[in-house]
Amino acid sequence: MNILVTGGGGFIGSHLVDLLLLNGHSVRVLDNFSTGSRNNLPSQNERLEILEADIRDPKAVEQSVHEVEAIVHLAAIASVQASVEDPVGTHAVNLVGTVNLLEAARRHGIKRFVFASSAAVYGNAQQLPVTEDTPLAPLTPYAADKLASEYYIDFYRRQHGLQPVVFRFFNIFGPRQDPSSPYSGVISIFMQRAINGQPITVYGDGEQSRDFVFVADLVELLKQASVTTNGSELPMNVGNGQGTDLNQLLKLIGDFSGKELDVEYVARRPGDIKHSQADNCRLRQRMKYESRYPVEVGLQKTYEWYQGQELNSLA
Ligand code: UD2
Repeated sequence: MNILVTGGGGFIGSHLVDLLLLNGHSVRVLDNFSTGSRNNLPSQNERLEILEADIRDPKAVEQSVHEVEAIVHLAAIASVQASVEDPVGTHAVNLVGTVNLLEAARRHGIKRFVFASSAAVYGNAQQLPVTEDTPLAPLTPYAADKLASEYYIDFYRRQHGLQPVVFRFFNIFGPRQDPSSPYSGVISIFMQRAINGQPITVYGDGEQSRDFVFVADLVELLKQASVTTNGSELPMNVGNGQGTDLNQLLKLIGDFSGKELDVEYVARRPGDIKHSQADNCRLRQRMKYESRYPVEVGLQKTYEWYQGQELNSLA
């Protein structure tokens, strides 16, 4: 199949591209490489086409869907904090970009559309685990744009016969996640700091927990959705239904490194949620989903990858 992956140069997108190529598909990547990187992608593969362009540019988007059979839309400014600081700029990418793509898909008769939404649409959910019927409470521009994107996608489904699959991602982690901002994924930050022997900051008591999903499990699901399903009316949580707290993470990372970690506990971040855990029943009913990487296994693989990066940078 011919598949377009927007944001294909990013952390999640590039793993999906690898998997699709491995499975014999042809892939076009649309990415402006603002946060993603060409280094995440294979340098030579005749089934891979890279279009360096912006999701905000309707002409480029139109070009990107040419002769495509399915779209996986991952391009976004994935930082909640960026959306708080620059709502106009992030909105142009996170919502207007989605609508550009939906319009192009409609004009070209492309039905299959897989979208990366976020657990952020639930805000600070009161009841755990979080089912998809939990009241929606987007608390940030990022969350509002993800939710609005879901509504637009549903409009195209009802009006134009789009066959979408919408996933609400919980906390994804793995190799290639960029640890460079204080708001990057906590696992990427902790690992990089542990490997460099730098101090680690925990905001709060470290008992806050998240439902961590290893990126290889996620991209299996994205592949399945892009090549086999006929779409689904309802969004699906992507989580394992298990909470892991930061102190548990630190214990495991300490074990991998064989060193005492330098950990400092400071005040919790305002607005930070205490626990997040997905109810993934709908996902398991509708998709073939089984986590092949329990958190400890995914963490070990991720740790080895960051360690390799460090060794490469020293070489
Ligand atoms: C995740 C998503 C975010 C949004 C949100 C919705 C990631 C990277 N972010 O934010 O995009 O969807 O869920 O609820 O997946 N922490 C530390 N020290 C650090 C960094 C983080 O203690 O150096 C804490 C942080 O305060 C939080 C926890 O670690 O309690 C997880 O932080 P995160 O940024 O990885 O993810 P989260 O759940 O806040």
